[in-house]
Amino acid sequence: MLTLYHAPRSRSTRVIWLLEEMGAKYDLKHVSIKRPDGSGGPDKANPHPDKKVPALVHDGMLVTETTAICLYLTDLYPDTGLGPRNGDKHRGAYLTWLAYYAGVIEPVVTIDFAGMSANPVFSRLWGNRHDMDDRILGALKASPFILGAHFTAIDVLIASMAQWNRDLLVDDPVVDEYLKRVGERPALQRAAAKDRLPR
Ligand SMILES: N[C@@H](CCC(=O)N[C@@H](CS)C(=O)NCC(=O)O)C(=O)O
Repeated sequence: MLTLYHAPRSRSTRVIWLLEEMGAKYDLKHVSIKRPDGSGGPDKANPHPDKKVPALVHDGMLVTETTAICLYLTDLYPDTGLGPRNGDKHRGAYLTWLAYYAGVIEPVVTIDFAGMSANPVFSRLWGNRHDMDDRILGALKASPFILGAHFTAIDVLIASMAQWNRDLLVDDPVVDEYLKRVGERPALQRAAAKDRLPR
């Protein structure tokens, strides 16, 4: 049994999208979280050690951190093709993009958003927005999806950034076409419907 601990319009929304792409059976448990505007607050029902979302529990085992959850789920459901398995020629690129997402993309866009990108320590450690934009654009100029011909969990991560705030991805028609292509996926529509709080 899979249970996703979720709060609307947050990083757990894209895990719903991935689960919907997989056609997986899961329980969705809404929890409250501390929001940037000061509303909300930690929820006792949330098993995440920092009371954040997403948190996934599978047969009693807890997985947190979005990229770890993506890898866990795509390994659990290898036949969905949403994450290349070991032995697949795209496995190396898949692991690289997952780690790059958590270790470079999120820090770089956050630092940029906070207006601290001129700090040489940050750019030395994580790189800069220009290089990150080039990496994403280069991948999308080469193929319809980040890893190649097929949609994967990496596309869920990258596209959901722009669904949150279009400025988080490079401004280029190639990216606009990619977002349109990905935005038409039925699983995304189903996820959007489930994102809301139950009435
Ligand atoms: N690195 C974590 C970040 C999780 C995170 O910050 N989630 C936000 C929602 S988007 C949250 O739960 N915030 C509540 C809080 O900071 O207490 C991941 O990718 O899973």
